[in-house]
Amino acid sequence: MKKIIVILLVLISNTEVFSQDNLLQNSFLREGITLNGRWNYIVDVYESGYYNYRREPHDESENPGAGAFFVNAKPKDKTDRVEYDFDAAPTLVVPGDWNSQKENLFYYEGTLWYKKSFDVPNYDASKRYYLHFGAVNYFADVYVNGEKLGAHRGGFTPFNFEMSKVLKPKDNFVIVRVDNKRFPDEVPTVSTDWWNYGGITRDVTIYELNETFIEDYSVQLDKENDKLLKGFIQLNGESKANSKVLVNIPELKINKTFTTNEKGYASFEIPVKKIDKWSDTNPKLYTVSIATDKDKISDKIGFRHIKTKGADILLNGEKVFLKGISIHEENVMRGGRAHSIEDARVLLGWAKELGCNFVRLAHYPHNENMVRLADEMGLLVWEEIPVYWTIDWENMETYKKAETQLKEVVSRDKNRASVIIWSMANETPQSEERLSFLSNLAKATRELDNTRLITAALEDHPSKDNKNIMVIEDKFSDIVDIVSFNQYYGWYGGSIEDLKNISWEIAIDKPVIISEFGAAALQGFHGDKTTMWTEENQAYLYEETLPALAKIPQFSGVTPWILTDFRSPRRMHDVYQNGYNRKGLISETGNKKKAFYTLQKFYENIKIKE
Ligand code: GCB
Repeated sequence: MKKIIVILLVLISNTEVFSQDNLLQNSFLREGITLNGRWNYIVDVYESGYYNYRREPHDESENPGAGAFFVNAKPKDKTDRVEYDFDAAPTLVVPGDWNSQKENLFYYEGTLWYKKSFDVPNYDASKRYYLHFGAVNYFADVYVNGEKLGAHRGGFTPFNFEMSKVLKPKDNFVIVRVDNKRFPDEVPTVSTDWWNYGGITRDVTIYELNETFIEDYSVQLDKENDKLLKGFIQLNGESKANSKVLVNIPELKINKTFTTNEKGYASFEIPVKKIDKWSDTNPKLYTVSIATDKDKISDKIGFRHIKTKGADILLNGEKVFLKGISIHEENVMRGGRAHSIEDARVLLGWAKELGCNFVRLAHYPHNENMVRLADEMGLLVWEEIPVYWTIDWENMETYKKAETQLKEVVSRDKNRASVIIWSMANETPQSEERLSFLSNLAKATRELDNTRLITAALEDHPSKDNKNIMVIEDKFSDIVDIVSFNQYYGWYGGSIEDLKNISWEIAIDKPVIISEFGAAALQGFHGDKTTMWTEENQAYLYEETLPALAKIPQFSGVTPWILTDFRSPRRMHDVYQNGYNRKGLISETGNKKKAFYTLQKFYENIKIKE
């Protein structure tokens, strides 16, 4: 009987797991109490802080403190055995991955427990308290004062839990079980060309909210009508229904009140006379305030149109060419995952210096600083989810995991004018199952957000009749708004010299973005242009590739691979790679390679043909 009960409990807890509380969408704008800083940690290779020796979760009711790390046990007296002690354990800095902080965790993939003690200054029992994580890679179980708040999976999107019921004014502790093991049915799957950085990689913040608060909102220019703002507001709390909400945009002289329905939701349309539209050359942001009698938030939002017409991308009705660069979320000079506004300034500052008006944030949602800074700097953004290479296409659960990550990022960034493209996948092998997986993702995205464009990084291959003609034969290109593809002619096969004879024939009247091309070079290694790994060779590939791509009639943008060298366990050559993918235009020491200037020059000379 006991066994059955235990099994049932496990089943119940598995279904309950992985649902976060409604996401506080405007956390970025609110003043919170940061839990960033040093957290104690315990590496738990065998997960014995969670499972007993029968591989069942520790039963706390029978044996309190004996095993489950999340209770943060202390020996009651000298006869009491507790085989762990968070307060005696070493510390890691949060936010930050563990791999780049501790030499012995460099290759670690597994379970690690984090713990931090905290007080709540000016604690007020009538308020609601949320614990918010910018991202944790990959699985996170969150406990406060020994109680489980919930769990989240997916390494690059935010989540939060309400903790009002378990919180005290003083002497609280939060424990997070993080697990970054790779599994074939997760998203991403087991094999990628980037480092599987584990840990609490983005900010951790406590938000103190009134009983009823503004949970979510959207304010966007209508897709068709540039004299109409459209949006919604969602309240959370006891008095969310029939509540008055004020939308105020002083510069547009907008001051309108709406009333929420039974569910605390209000949609609205506000006619406007004239809007100074956001663009890459005019990154105009308006202060938008949303207020109820109990809550107020204030955002900076840009209003713009993005559309395609035939093979053109139109930004506010005008043709735009996307001068881009691909970027991984890594501060390669410091080592590890990037997370801060300072990191974003470095990465996007380099993109600007290259002459870019566009960035591809590869291959997963980057932190919110990136898109907010892009809004300010006038950089257009491609965002994507880690549906990469060999996903478990036939598995419905895997689909749901991908869709959840997609919804979380679309939801987070729906008010960012900079974000113009949602990408569903990267270099995925064709099959019927994959087509339906990706088509369902595209459908889900369009239902959530019909104001932006959809793409995926597809692959080209030589045509059957002529090996110099490259084609894209992928049914998913019928679904997307923009046909994007990665191509590595001159690096993964083919010689750079032959690029002159190569052409791409894409029989589809849609804009085309070349989402990757590139060659690896070790910064400071010089030689003649045909010698692999030299800066000259990389620059040569850029010199030959760019004009070849420019001949594609629908050529609307390009995001070469990649801004900086980045860590990848697949790159093991001890002279040229040392654990880095060397296709960066900038090295991990921050030095620019020759090809940086080749691309910069190409972008300087781009003229838009009407
Ligand atoms: C690709 C992948 C990218 C890799 C790159 C490479 O096509 O999309 O993630 O890092 O090639 O360097 O091989």
